[in-house]
Amino acid sequence: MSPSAATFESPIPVNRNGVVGKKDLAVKAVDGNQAKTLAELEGKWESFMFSPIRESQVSRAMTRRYFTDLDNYAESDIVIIGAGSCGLSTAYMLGKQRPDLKIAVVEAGVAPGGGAWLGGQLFSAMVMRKPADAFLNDLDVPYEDEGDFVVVKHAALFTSTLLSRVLTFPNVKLFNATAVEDLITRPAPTATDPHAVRIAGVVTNWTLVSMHHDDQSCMDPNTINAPLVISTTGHDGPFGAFSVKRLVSMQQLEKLGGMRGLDMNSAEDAIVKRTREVVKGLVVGGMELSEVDGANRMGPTFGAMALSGVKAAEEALKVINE
Ligand code: 48N
Repeated sequence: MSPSAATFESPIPVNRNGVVGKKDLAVKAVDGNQAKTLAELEGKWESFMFSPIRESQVSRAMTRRYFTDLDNYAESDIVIIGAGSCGLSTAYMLGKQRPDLKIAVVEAGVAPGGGAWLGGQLFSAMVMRKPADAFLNDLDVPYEDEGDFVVVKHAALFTSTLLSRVLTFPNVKLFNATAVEDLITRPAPTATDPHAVRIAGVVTNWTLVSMHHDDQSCMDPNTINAPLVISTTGHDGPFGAFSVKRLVSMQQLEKLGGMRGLDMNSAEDAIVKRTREVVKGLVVGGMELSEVDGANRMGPTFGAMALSGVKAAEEALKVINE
């Protein structure tokens, strides 16, 4: 039988609102280990105890922050869709250069990083062709120099370092496990296209909800307004090339360019050079771009992802500063 409220004995005295008395915590905490270094813990496991907690404190610590962030980033300066190697490189450049901008990164997966946790076909090492080593130097990621290219001993070393830098920027917020399921648009007719729009933000939902719209009753989305969106959702796949496909379906692009076969030498130059504002308010970078104008794919080399992110940040700041 589950304990009723009457029999439930909280380890810490709480008042009727379930709020833990500060002084009670102070008293309890003194009994616990007040170690500040690991050395102070060693060998003292007999008397070891964590400082006390009440479950509601954990819930409030998480939800209070999350919903403050949602409120704060409901109006963002820039939204980056996709936290793969290009999206994270873009966020890194913008977070570093423009601490005044509010940057929301929306990533469908629970784990950000996209396809950059391994080098290729489950092999660990990551290859980047020069001059992308300049990006690794900026991140202080060690690599072996092989002449025309460099090798990071494990792709996860690059991606985890990049991710940790991005997450430490106070003006960048990662909303992972969150899918962009549409784009916010505003009419922006031109002399040649009376139906042209500009992108003004994104429509989001929990990814698990987005994946089940067909088999659950309607679950409406949320929104983030932003004058500029940078889409780096990767090449075609279940979620891939999201924004480009949406632009085609809303007739802002005539058709998908269709990613071409693998050709490292042409693919990487093209992706970096063509990273740009594809429609007003939307910059596209990384492998999603191959679906705009049919660039080749480059396979297991990541220099273009990093430098496309550098270029996407530059293109974004041109738009923001207009
Ligand atoms: O890693 P990806 O897929 O995309 P990029 O462009 O950052 O890096 C591409 C790179 O990994 C390659 O494909 C390499 C170079 N191989 C090339 C080749 O020839 O095979 O990351 C995209 C991220 C993923 O984490 C997705 O989960 C996320 O975008 N995503 C989304 N997030 C939110 N909302 C969406 N609608 C959405 N769609 C994708």
